[in-house]
Amino acid sequence: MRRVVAALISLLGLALAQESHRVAITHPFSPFNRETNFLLIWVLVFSVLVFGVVAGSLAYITWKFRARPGQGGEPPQVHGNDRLEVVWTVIPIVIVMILFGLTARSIIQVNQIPANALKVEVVGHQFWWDFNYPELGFRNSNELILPAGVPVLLEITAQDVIHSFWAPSLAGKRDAIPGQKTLLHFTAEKPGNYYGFCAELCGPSHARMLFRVIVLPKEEFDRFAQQAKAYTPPVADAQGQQVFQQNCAACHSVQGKMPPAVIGPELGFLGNRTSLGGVEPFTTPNLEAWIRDPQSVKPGAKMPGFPQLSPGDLQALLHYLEGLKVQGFDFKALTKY
Ligand code: HEC
Ligand SMILES: [Cu+2]
Repeated sequence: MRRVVAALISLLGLALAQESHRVAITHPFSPFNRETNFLLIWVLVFSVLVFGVVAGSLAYITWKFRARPGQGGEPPQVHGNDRLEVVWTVIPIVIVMILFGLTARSIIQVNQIPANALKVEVVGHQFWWDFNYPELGFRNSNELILPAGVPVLLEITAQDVIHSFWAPSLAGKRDAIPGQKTLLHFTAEKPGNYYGFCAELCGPSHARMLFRVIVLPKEEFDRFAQQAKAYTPPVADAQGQQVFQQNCAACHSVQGKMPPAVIGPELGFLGNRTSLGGVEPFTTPNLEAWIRDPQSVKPGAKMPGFPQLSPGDLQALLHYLEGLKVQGFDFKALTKY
C-alpha cells in the first residue's frame, strides 16, 4: 500500500514537473465545453440529491428501527406501501426525463455545424497526429494550429488502428477509426497552447501519443496560413539538406503539403514547433537526442535511430531542421492550457 502511494505521488510530481499545462473540462475555453459543463453540473446536482436522500433515509431507518433493550422476537412486519412505491418510482422517472431532455439539448447544440466552419483533416497514426488543411493548402503534424473565434470542423480518421482525438479544454473525445470519418466541431475562444491526448488504447506507446492545439488570434492565424500555403522549405544549411535527403526524406516531408503516402510526421514547420514528438519541449538537445535514438525520447516511436551520423553531419542536419519554419511567429510564448 505504502509503495503504491509513493509511486502515485512520484507520478504526480513527474506530471507537474513535465509541463505546466492546465487540463480540465471544468475550465471551458469553447462553447462546446461550456455546454458539457452545464450538463455536468446538472447531473452532479441530481446525483448529490439522490445520494443524500437514499443514504439519509438508510441512516435514519437503521437508527429508528434499531433493536431496543427488552425487545424479543421479530418486529412488526410491513407488506408494501402503495403511496411510497408510487413516489419512489415517479421521482426517478422525472429525474431521468429531465436529464434526458438536457442531454438531448446539449447534443443537438454541439453538433450544429455552421456552413463557414474551417475544415481540418485529422489522421491518427501510431503514435502521432497529422493535420491537413485542404481549404488552406498546408499540412502540419502533432500541432494543430487554429484561429480563435472561428468554428472548426475536424474530419477525423486513422491510418492503422483506432485512436481517439481529445483536447479536453476545447471539446469532447472523438474516435479516429480507419476507413471512416468522424466529425468534431468546436470554436476555440482564447489564444493559447492547449494539451491533447489519444484517448483510445492503441498500442504500447499510446500514453505518449500527445499533441498540442495552437490557438492564434484570427489575424495571426491568417498570416500564418498565407505564408504556410506559399511555403518553400528554407535551406538554412546545404550540407544538412543533403544529409536529410539521404537519411530522412524517404519517411518525412518538409513541403508543408499533404503527400500521397505518409510514413512519418510533416517536418515542414518543425522550427515553429513548441513540442517534439508530442512528449518533450522542442529544443536543440532534445532534437539531437531524438535523431540519435528516438527511443530515448519517446519509447515505442516507429522511427529508426541514426547513431551513425558523424558529428559534423548531425550539426548540419540540426541547423537545417531548425531553419524549417515560417518567420515571425513564436508559439512558445502562448499561455499553456
Ligand atoms: C523509416 C521511416 C523514418 C525515417 C527514415 C526517419 N523517420 Fe523520423 N519519424 C518517423 C516516424 C514514424 C515518426 C513518428 C514517431 C512517433 O512520434 O511516434 C518520426 C518522428 C520524427 C520526428 C518528431 C516529429 C514531430 O512531429 O515531433 C523528428 C524530428 C524526426 N522524425 C526526424 C527525422 C530525421 C532528422 C530523420 C533522418 C535522420 C528521420 N526522422 C528519419 C519515421 C522515420
Ligand atoms: Cu492512439
